[in-house]
Amino acid sequence: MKLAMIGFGQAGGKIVDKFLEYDDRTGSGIVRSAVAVNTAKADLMGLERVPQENRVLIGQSRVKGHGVGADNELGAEVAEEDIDEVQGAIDSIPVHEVDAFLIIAGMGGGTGSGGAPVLAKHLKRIYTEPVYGLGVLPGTDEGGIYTLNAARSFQTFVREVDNLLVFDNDAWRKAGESVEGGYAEINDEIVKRFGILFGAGEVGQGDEVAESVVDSSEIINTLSGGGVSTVGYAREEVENENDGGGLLSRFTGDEDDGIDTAHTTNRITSLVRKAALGRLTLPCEIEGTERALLVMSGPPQHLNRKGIERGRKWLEEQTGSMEVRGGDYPVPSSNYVAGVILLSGVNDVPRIKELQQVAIEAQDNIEEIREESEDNLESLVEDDEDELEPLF
Ligand SMILES: Nc1nc2c(ncn2[C@@H]2O[C@H](COP(=O)(O)OP(=O)(O)OP(=O)(O)O)[C@@H](O)[C@H]2O)c(=O)[nH]1
Ligand SMILES: [Mg+2]
Repeated sequence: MKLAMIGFGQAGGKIVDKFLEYDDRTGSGIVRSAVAVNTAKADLMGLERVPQENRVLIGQSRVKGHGVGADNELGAEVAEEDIDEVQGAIDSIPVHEVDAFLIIAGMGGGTGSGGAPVLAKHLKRIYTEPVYGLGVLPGTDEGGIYTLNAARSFQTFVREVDNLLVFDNDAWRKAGESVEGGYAEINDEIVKRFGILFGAGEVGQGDEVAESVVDSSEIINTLSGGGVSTVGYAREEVENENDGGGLLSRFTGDEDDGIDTAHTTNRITSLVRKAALGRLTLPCEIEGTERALLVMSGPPQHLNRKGIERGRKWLEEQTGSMEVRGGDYPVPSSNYVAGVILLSGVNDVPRIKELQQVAIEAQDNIEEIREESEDNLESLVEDDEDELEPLF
């Protein structure tokens, strides 16, 4: 499917840049337009592929191009004040050619965390296309302010978008890795998973016709209804005689006789299990998921309807959902069969509960300190206990 991607803040911009690279490399064509918004000039200049005219610096009068320093209330204010400048870049997007907006942001900082929900609210008011969020949660080692930012922004962002796809940095951090090196690998992981998912709905005319190709409307229907989504992925290397094998393909001709159907089916069902039970972008219990979509990608001769049907049924049993869709994403030149599973409307997410709890405590501490220093009894009385304030 075709997306208008808007990266908000540093993480958001870098990930949009990566999606552009992925598109170039794979020819999948999912990024119809790319915009990057930031309060930090240096971050915008550091991007490689987002077109210059689509890089929007906001909050210049307030922070002089130096970022908001993890203050997400300031990030939200600045986004509201300068929303016309962001809209100016979005005006150049041929919106009738996109299936949806995707706003990408790290939720722990200030600019993306504060601004992304503001932009989501704005876009929803103006356009009829769905507005999705891709929110990146901070690592638990990043500290209290990042957790508090993420928890508050999460609450607001999930309310403002049509669906919030989540990637948890904490679940993907590797021990002993430098943060920067770690991000490069993590960003590859993000782009690979979401790239296959969104690329699935982009199989055009002239492409290899599969048995049951996933359409962008199936992605949209799986995401509709809102809530939080997570994505699973697993792949296996296969022999692909389409891939530069001129001699071999001459011998095997057009027939699929060389490929054992039972083996193909079993490979697909085992990849479905691995994808669903392995590490998700946001780890959670898959039981109780409201809707799901299974995408099997790879050379068409290694995909079959029976395998996908079995995988789909297994997912229905595991999630308890009556709304599990499935289909092919044929990639004739690939040397892998890969399964991508979108779980939409997940309910049992320990990390989110933990995030909210830590944030409530942090908020209480911050309030306590503030109140003590102000010595203001009145505000103490008015205080709402144990509730996390949304960003707006
Ligand atoms: N996956 C991933 N996460 C990142 C990356 N860079 C930063 N993050 C995460 O995103 C959070 C927010 O960081 P930034 O995106 O730099 O923050 P910002 O939105 O620019 O906001 P300010 O710098 O405070 O103005 C961090 O706490 C990290 O958890 C990245 O390249 N990849
Ligand atoms: Mg920044």
